[in-house]
Amino acid sequence: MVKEIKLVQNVLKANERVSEQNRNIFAENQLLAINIIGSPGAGKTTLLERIIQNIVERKAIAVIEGDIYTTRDAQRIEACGVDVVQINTGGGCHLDAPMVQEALTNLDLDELDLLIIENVGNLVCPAAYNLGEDFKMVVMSITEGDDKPEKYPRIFQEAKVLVVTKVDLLKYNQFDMDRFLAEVRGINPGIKVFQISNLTGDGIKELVGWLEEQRNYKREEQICSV
Ligand SMILES: Nc1nc2c(ncn2[C@@H]2O[C@H](COP(=O)(O)OP(=O)(O)OP(=O)(O)O)[C@@H](O)[C@H]2O)c(=O)[nH]1
Ligand SMILES: [Mg+2]
Repeated sequence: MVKEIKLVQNVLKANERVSEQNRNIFAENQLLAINIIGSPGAGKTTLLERIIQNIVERKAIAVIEGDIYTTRDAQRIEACGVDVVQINTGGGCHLDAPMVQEALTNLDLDELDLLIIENVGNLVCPAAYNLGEDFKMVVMSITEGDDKPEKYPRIFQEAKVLVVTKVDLLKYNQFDMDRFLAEVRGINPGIKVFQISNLTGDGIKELVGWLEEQRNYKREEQICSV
């Protein structure tokens, strides 16, 4: 039993080391890196499509797609006209830092200033593995239920921003937004929240505006630290 615990700690420590290397690579290249985490079907890829369609400087964006199997999400992103690398974990339930480091060798980092990583669909395990990202974005759809934050607190604790998707379906669901947001803020009072619909486009412009701001902060931060 004790051995098992040690092993898990070693794996996480090794991941932490590589995630620091990734962080340095992102800093050297003035690249804002975002790690998107959410359950299967929460709307992560659809959200990415909407972000890419609405962002001003589309050329400097790349996406890393994490999935257990298939290149379906990567094909969707490629159709939006940005560079994309697919990682298939072959059964693994999360991305880790070495996988991301390997994927980076397929991208022209000099040309980029925004890297968005869609993690494997899973609200639990990806939260434990830093990839070197600037911040985590948790994506949760209202159809998953308003009781989820306290059941899966870690990702709500770790994330800088929460995107609540499928708000167009609120009228068909018993989802209490006030209860949900109160629970989220009980776990992470500072978390930034966007309520959006990928279907109608509601809330997308506000989210994209905020992302552009984060991108600019990162550029300025790097310029000031030179
Ligand atoms: N009504 C509605 N449907 C949505 C919205 N966002 C996504 N969907 C639908 O939800 C389904 C799953 O969306 P995806 O974007 O593939 O979900 P995902 O989180 O990327 O899924 P995985 O990559 O498998 O984890 C698709 O049928 C989308 O069209 C939304 O805001 N409103
Ligand atoms: Mg997806």
